[in-house]
Amino acid sequence: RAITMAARRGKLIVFEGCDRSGKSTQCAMLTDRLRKDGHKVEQLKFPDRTTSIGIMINNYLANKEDQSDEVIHLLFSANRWEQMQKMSKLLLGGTHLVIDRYAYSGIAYSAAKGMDLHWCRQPDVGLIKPDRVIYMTLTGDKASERADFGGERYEKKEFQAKVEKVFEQLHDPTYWQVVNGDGSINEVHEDVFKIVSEVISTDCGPLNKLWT
Ligand code: T5A
Ligand code: NA
Repeated sequence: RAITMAARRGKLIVFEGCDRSGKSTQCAMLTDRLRKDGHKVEQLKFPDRTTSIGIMINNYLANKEDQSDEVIHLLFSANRWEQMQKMSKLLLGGTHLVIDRYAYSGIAYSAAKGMDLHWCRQPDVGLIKPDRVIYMTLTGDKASERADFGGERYEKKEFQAKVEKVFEQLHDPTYWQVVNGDGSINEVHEDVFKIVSEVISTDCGPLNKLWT
């Protein structure tokens, strides 16, 4: 039994959704809870603003630097690819990964500008496929009422509505689950935890590749 447990890989859990929907808050709470329950778990976020590509992305988001739509799209994707080796090692070693945004954000924010959806998908084809995407929604004006909304490049109400439309197109019911982020932080956490507990106790087979 000890051997089968050790051989079982970690699960890749991704949080997606529009700005301010509560993704970072929920990623942190979930990671803490899993760790307290004795699981090996690491938290990652995209964009990872600490790498040299991430610094370029940060300057773009803070409106300090301009990039063409194509270039920033490819930088966001490259910022994910640069973590793939580390991620696959951790997962195969039995560590669960909780990730704040992934390729779906990459596509949604670029396509919301009017870029071709098919083109936008291509650079992320072959990334490690999540075992579950938790898609966080907020109703009405809740997002813009939350702290710090409006500080960065994409934080405009009309634009966020377009982003949401693309997320709806990307929604794949075979591995996505919607969580309503309107409730209190603890209520939302309980919904998230229920979903993740089920994923963690399931054998998801070998790692898969996204959109292949
Ligand atoms: N982007 C990203 C792309 O264009 N392409 C890509 O490939 C990727 C990966 C930065 C931007 O980059 C774009 C998308 C973004 O526009 P980011 O660094 O993830 O992405 O953005 P952040 O600003 O860090 O995070 P978000 O704006 O997305 O916010 P979160 O993480 O959804 O929300 P969170 O948890 O920080 O909460 C926001 C506020 O609400 C409160 C929190 O305390 C906080 O103050 N809050 C709640 N209040 C009431 N009730 C609840 N249930 C609450 N939950 C949280
Ligand atoms: Na965040």
